[in-house]
Amino acid sequence: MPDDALITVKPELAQGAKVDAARYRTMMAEALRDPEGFWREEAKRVAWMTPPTKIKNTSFTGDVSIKWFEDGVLNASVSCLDRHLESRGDQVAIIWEGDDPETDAKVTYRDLHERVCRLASAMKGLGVKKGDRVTLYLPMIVEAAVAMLACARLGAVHSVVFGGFSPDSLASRIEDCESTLLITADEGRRGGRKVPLKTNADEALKSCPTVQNVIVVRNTGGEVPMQAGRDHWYHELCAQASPQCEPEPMNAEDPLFILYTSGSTGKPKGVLHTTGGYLVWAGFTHELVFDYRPGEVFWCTADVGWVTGHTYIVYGPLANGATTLMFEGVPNWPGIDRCWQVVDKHQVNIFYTAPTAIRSLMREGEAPVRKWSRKSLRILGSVGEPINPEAWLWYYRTVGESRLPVVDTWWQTETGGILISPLPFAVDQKPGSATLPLPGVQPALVDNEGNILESATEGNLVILDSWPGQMRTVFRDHERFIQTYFSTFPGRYFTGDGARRDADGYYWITGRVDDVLNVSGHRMGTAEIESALVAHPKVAEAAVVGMPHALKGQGIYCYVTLKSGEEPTEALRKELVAWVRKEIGPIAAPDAIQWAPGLPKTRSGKIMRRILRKIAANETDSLGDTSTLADPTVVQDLISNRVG
Ligand code: 6R9
Repeated sequence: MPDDALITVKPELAQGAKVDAARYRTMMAEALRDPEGFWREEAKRVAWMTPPTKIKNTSFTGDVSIKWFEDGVLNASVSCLDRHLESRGDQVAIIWEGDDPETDAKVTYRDLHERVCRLASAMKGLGVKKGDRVTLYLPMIVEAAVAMLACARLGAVHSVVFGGFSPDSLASRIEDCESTLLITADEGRRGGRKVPLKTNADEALKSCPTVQNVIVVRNTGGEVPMQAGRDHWYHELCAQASPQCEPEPMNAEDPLFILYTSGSTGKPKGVLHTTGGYLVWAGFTHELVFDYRPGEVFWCTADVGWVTGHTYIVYGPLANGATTLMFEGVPNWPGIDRCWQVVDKHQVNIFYTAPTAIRSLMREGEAPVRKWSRKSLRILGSVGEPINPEAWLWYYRTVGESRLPVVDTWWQTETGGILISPLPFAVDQKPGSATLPLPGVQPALVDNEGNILESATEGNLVILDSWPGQMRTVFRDHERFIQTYFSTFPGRYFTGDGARRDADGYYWITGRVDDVLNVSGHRMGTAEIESALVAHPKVAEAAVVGMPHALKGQGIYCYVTLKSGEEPTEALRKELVAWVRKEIGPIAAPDAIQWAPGLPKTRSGKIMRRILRKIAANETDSLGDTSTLADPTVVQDLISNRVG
């Protein structure tokens, strides 16, 4: 199939679709012509205590100020819970599928509402109030969603930290936002293994004096020490707490959550999302992109520790009164067919996963997929990194039987929800392309000088105007927000991604153009890995770049210069891999470490990463200009000692 082959919308499946091609065109035009009117209408999809009269007040220049629905008042938990009680109180809100295939649970909207109110009451009893930050370090269990919504109910700002992060990574995220409460569990489970969450949390809390209380979910029942006065069992607190808790009235622009994400420099940034715009965007995109219909089961395989889990496991589906499936385990355990087994077991209608998972399943062939019926499936989605056409086609043909639409959804932690994706029954698909923007989204490609490029071309991906789900600031560092996103191309939101646009106006995301890696859909800054490496007593200097990796998309390639007198042994190489795992977390474990007696630097001392990337990718015949290097001979040494 050629690169730009069209997979056209199948009319028989499009029956009853929320948005067809004509409607998509109208919505695009309306959102552009009259954004105020368009979003005033769309804002009605959430429950307001006071509906907004001011709709859009945004500026990408000067101090950069982004406000949507600014005089509206609401509480996100009401949109996700209370308002569904009358119409669908007994409908399942969350299907929980355990790591162990023998375990699952169903939680109705009524149950979920009560559980959220109880925890919120308990948190209130511990002194948590509007504006306080609460860090969640939890496995994929129902309590994670309960805790997020309980924070929302009180107006406390949650910061979810992925359970795979190390104690150090957890500590730095707690320190940055000065949380007063941590909610964690004794242990997590993943792929048959235990994750020592409470032990990690105890380690992290040694450097977090702001945390006064820790709520611990008894999950595996594993033995964990409890510190008197500080640590409380979740089940004990909730059993005593009131099942009623009035929702805190929140201004649309009051913070809902902080989520830390990696950038090209420094430590992770606290991406701040506010209440009204985020929730409207979560509901809008979940309904449109997945053509969500009442009663359907929606399964997003992400972890709630990432933005995908926030928007498409919790807020989007629950705002839409959907049944959302939350999976504790991993796609290939206990068998490579686990996903399809779960699809049949719970009659999943919409399945949303990452290219890295698709590639690893693809490697095992068709048989494990064919073993299961998958008849309930209606739509397939992809997110997190560019999906190569081979993986797209395998997903389409093998999982979707060449029948189901595949939506490749491009977005970021910063964007709150999907920005570029086909609407499944409105936009023809091309394998490997995120296709076209959603209504209200204005992407553009610019050259390195910031000139807008027209028609079919390739360039830096920017967004020209604000959309409701956009991040508002970096927590307590608005200057960094402006610097990171609005200074490279003044007046425009810079995504950090590069993209190609074809003659049909379709976008093909080519990947990051900055020093951010995307490893198995997890975003990581090279600077973070470098600082972990140089923290090792034997390391003098380190430079980290991405390299092509068949399964992970990108692998982590590290050039390490040892302190003089240190021996570059195999044992030390292993030690450094383990060191980075411990410092940041297993997702940051290097794939290759090359000993580098010297790094290619300019005369002003800047490491020329372009050259290091080429060597890591084994593209050494196209190194480009090396004449500005202080010592061009280091390049030859690096080439001859390439790893892999
Ligand atoms: C949602 C999420 C964001 C970065 C983004 C881009 C890459 C995400 C993609 C994609 C190509 C897609 N990315 N979806 N690239 N096609 N469909 O993943 O957020 O963790 O912040 O990562 O991921 O490079 O800039 P986040």
